[in-house]
Amino acid sequence: MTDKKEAIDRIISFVKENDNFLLIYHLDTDGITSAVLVSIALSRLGKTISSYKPANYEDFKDMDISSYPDNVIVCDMQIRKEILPVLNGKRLCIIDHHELDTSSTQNYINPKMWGDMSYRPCALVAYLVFKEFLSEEEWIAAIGTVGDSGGKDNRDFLLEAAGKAGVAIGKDEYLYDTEFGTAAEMIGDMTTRYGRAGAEEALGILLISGSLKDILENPRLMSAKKTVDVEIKKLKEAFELHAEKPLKNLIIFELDPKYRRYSSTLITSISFDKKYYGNIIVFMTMIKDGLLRLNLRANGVEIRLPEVLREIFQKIKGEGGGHDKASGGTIKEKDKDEFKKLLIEAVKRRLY
Ligand SMILES: [Mn+2]
Repeated sequence: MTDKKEAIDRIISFVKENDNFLLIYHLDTDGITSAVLVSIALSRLGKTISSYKPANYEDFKDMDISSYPDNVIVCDMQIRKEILPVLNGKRLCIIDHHELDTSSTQNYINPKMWGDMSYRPCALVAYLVFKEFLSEEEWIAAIGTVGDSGGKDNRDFLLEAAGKAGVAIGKDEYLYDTEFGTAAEMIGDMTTRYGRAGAEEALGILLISGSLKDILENPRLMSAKKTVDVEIKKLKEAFELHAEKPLKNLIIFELDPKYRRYSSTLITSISFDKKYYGNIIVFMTMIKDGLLRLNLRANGVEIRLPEVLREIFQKIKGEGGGHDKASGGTIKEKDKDEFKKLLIEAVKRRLY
């Protein structure tokens, strides 16, 4: 097991010893807020991030970063073995909170390294790493933490941040019903509405915002949220009508590829809906080149999704992983029916 202070010191040294960075970050709220915290800390250290790249896992398939800076920081992405070749030849630093990476890059930090098995979103990890350079930015870490469903496991941190930002606490144990939750939704909606460009714009807005209030009142973010709310309502109706229920607590839904950017927002919203709590929910969405994206949630179900995926991927080709209750991945479209069959078997074996 690695000592926490040792791991933090190693990241700080990496940043201090190098300059001119490429920052690759997951394009969701947690990834965006993590990237913002890293940016602010680096600028206080007099360092330059010359390129930013919002990404999701599918992007690594044909990513070419050979013309980018040699120093690469990756936020909120689990760098699986299949991805490593893309980053070959670069000096890497990975700040993450997904399943522990066993191929162990030198400059790697993940709370699981020191045995912290609570749910710590990446924004909170980034804040912890660069705490001595971040004084007024607790609210940014709070937005990422709530946005990534970390409200329950990090209540103490969030209550303190809420106190400082003047945020009222409601009834929801995940703190979604706070201004942190609203801001998290608004930032995530930029990606849902505008894709990678939306993630970049949200990052830019956060960088020039001085407070939580600036976020809540930002017209661009407000209009993205308005549009996404309307679409999500329609898509929930489609889910209600067309989702299959092959087992008592397994729901499978094929999302119209036109709405592929909505897959993550939609499944998260459905999985926290009281009506569907206690179900395993699986979305399948056609993306490109005959690939099918998988989104999986298992709130209120005793099952480890990454383990289920690993088992299935021994039989059909695919990749993915994530967290016990929220995972994702990709398979070939031609394996769709086989995937469903194997999924039903794997769930049956575990729950019945
Ligand atoms: Mn993320």
